[in-house]
Amino acid sequence: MQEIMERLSAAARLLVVTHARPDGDGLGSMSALTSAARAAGKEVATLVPSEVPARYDFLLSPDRPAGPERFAELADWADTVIIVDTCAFAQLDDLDGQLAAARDKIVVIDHHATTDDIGAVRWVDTSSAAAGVMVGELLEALGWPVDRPAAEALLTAMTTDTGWFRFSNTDARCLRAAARLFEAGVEGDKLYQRLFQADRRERMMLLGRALSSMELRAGGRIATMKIRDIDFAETGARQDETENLVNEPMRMGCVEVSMLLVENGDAQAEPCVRVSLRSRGKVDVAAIARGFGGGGHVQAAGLRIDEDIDALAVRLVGACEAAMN
Ligand SMILES: [Mn+2]
Repeated sequence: MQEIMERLSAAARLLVVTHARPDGDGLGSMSALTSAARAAGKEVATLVPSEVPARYDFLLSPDRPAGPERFAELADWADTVIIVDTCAFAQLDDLDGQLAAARDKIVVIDHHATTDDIGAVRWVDTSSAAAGVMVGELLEALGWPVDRPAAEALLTAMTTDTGWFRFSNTDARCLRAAARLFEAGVEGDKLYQRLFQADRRERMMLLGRALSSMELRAGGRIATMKIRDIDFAETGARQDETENLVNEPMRMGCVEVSMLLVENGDAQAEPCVRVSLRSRGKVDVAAIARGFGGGGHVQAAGLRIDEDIDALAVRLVGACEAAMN
């Protein structure tokens, strides 16, 4: 962290980047870093290597992040590139080939176990509940101003990765960081409504499809749900509206592992199935995801693979059953 502080203090032009298929932690951390750095007199550009889900639009004002096609240009313009909430080439999609050239000016702030050789300086703290906790600590140590929108962005980051302070990664350190945001005037109930009680009806229809597809295996300990291209077509829901659906089967006391497989027949994307995995803790789903080219945490992991959705489900259930025995 000390090295990152020195780099950021000396920087004049920053490029802040988070991972593809960004979540509240990545975008909230990016947003808070951006506004605090601007308030501290820095010029800042932002970049996300894929589409940003509409629910996070409130984190992006005044300017939307650039797409991956502008990475080389912006990395050239910046004297420091900050990558938050990932340290894995697999999470940075199209940037993969361009990161090596910028390596010396890249600093990484992350809390995932998968750490590739991406930046010259890497602050990776797997004990941190969210990248947003680390960013909050960093901004406080730097003395950079955290205004109310930045505080909201950081609370979004922390609550995304802790399931609103319910998951096992919720700890005193995270709650202390959150307490400072409440001191800065953030309104938790308003943020909760904006994040979790603002779904479109199309997403509710998709949730119905997902639940209808649910199959229980291993005596009810493994729940599998599938969302196919036709489910998107018939409900009008978008790909980004699958977020959090994987958590629904965990409502059942018997379920130890929940998995959601989502077909992505998007003509612009490579054909693939996205998989989200959740575990109550006994099964390390990050280890299972790694076996299929993905990664993540013990209780929450994911992967993408070009394979038939039904065949993949069978293989994944097999891997989970093996991990349970
Ligand atoms: Mn995170």
